[in-house]
Amino acid sequence: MKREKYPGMDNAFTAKTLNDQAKDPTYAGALSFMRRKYTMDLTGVDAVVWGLPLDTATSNRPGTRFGPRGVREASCGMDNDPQYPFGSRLFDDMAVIDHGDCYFYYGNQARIPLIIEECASTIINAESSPYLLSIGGDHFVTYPLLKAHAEKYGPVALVQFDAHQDTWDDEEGAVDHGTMITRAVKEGIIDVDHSIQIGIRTHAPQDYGIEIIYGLECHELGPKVIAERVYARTGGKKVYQTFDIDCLDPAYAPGTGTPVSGGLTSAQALATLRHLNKLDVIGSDVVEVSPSYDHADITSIAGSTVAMYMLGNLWERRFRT
Ligand SMILES: [Mn+2]
Repeated sequence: MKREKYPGMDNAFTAKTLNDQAKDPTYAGALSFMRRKYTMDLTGVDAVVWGLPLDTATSNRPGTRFGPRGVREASCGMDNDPQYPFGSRLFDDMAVIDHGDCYFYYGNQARIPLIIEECASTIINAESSPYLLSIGGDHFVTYPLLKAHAEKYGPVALVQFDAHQDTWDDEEGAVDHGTMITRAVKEGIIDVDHSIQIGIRTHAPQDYGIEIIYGLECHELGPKVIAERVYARTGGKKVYQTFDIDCLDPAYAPGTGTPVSGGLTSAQALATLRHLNKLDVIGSDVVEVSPSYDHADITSIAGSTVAMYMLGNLWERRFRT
């Protein structure tokens, strides 16, 4: 009997081009973000997905070192079909790879920021000049990522979805997920006058002039008005977008280190992101997914969907034909 020819599996390793669609069943196969090819070759790459498995900067519950793995696993439900709400297979036109995770020694805190910054710089300054989408890790990772982007683009307008301002008092050499925006402001890598935080439900000692849309306001304003405020604030500047999953209410993102009640629903956050498809976003991250505190993958699914929307918005801005 002639053997039937089955389509190949494990697109993460077997993809022949960076535009191949995975045929892998959602429940099996090698996990890369949305089954993109696992490679460190940046030739012809439009966007890079990269994991940052850090959780030693967290102030409450650790566990975000498993975030990249959780987000990758949840993302595997999203590849074979056209991606909603973009109505298209994003990867037909846009070459996206999974670059794996950043390697650093967890025991040497002092070296971690520089390692992340240098690796991020290497990626974004490659000849193909890829867009970098980083998956945390706790929110400290945004500081070295901002540094790498500011070095290339100049001070960036920060659009931060978060329950926390992350502008608590900083101490030299600290690796802390609640003080890194203070440091970024003091080092001038954020353009404060064009920066905005969305969904905030805590009070830090300073805001450094960053505009804030508090959590309760978000519910009153709705996604469209929030987006209008973001466009008005960023004023066409180059934007770095950071999405702390705790911007969502714990009902929609229980798997995170510092949950705060009263947050956005996943639908509100996704609708807001959808409206932001005209921002000149030059890099982004999704952070603070902590699978050990998750239930039924709620948080990992939300995180991977936010990451997909970031890629979808990039596709609409640069590749939609
Ligand atoms: Mn937060």
